[in-house]
Amino acid sequence: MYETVVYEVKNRVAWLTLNRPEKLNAFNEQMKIEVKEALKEAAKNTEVRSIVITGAGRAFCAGQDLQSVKEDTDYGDLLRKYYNPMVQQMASIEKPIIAAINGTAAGAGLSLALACDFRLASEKSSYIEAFIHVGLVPDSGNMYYLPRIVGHAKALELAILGEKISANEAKNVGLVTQVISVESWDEEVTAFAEKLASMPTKTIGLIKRYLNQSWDSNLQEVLEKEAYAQKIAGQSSDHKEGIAAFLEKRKPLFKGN
Ligand code: T3D
Repeated sequence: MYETVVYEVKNRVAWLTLNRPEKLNAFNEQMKIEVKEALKEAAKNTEVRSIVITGAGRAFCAGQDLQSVKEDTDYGDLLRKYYNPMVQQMASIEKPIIAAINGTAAGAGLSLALACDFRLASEKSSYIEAFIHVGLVPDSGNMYYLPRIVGHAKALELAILGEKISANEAKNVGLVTQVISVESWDEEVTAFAEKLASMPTKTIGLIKRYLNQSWDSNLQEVLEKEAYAQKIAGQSSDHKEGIAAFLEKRKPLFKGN
C-alpha cells in the first residue's frame, strides 16, 4: 500500500497519481521511493501497456520538498540515490509514459514531466524551472531533456530566467504535446492513454529504446540498430496482425507482443 501516491490499473493503463496535494505534490523521501516502486510495478505487469503520471489537487508536482531539506543535505547524494535512478528507470521502461500535467510543474516536478514520453497539458497548467530561484541548477535529467525538447537557446532562457510559462506558451515552444481544456481533461487524457495502450507495445518499446540511443550514435550505428530493431519488430505477432488487418481491410487488434 502506498502513502504518497495512488496507483491503479484500468483498461490496460497504469495510473500513478502523486498524492501530496497540500504540498503541491512536492517530492519527500517517501514519495521518491513510492514513485519508483509504482513504476516498477507498472513495468512488470504485462497487462499494462501505457502509464500515466499525474498529480492530485491543483499541482502536477512542485519538485523537491523544500521543507524536508536540511542544512547539511548533500544534493549530489540525494540525486544519485533517488532522482537519477528514477529518471533512468523511466527511460528504460519499454512502454509509453504520459505526463498528464494537471497544474503547476516546477523544479524536479518539471524534470519528471520532461522524462515522460508525452506531455499532455491542462489549460490551467504552468511550467517553471524553479531551481534558479533557490540557487540550484536544473537536475533530475532536466539538462538532458530540456534542450533536446525545446532547443538550446530556449532551454537556457527557461533555466536561467526561471520565468513561469503558461500551457499555451509551453505548447508554442514544443514543451508539451497538446493543451486540453479543463472540461474535457479526464476524458481526453484517458482516450490518449487507452489509445497508446491499444498499439503495438513491443514496437513502441523498441522505438523508445533506439530513439533514446540515437543521441549517442553516428549514422552507421543508427542504421545497424534500426536493422536489428526491425528484425525483432518484424517477428512480432502485432506485425503479423497489422499486415493481416491491412489485407483484410479491417482495424488491427494489437496484443502488444
Ligand atoms: O537533490 C535534491 O534533492 C535537490 C533537488 C532539487 C530539485 C528541485 O526540485 S529544486 C526546486 C524545488 N521547487 C521549488 O523551488 C518550487 C517551490 N514552489 C514554488 O515556487 C511555488 O509554490 C509554485 C510556483 C510551485 C506554486 O506557487 P503557488 O503560488 O501556486 O503556491 P504556493 O502558495 O507557493 O504553495 C502552496 C503550498 O505548497 C504552500 O504551503 P502552505 O504555505 O500553504 O502551507 C507551499 O509552501 C507549498 N509548497 C510549494 N512548493 C513546495 C511546497 N512545499 C514544499 N516544497 C515545495 N517545493
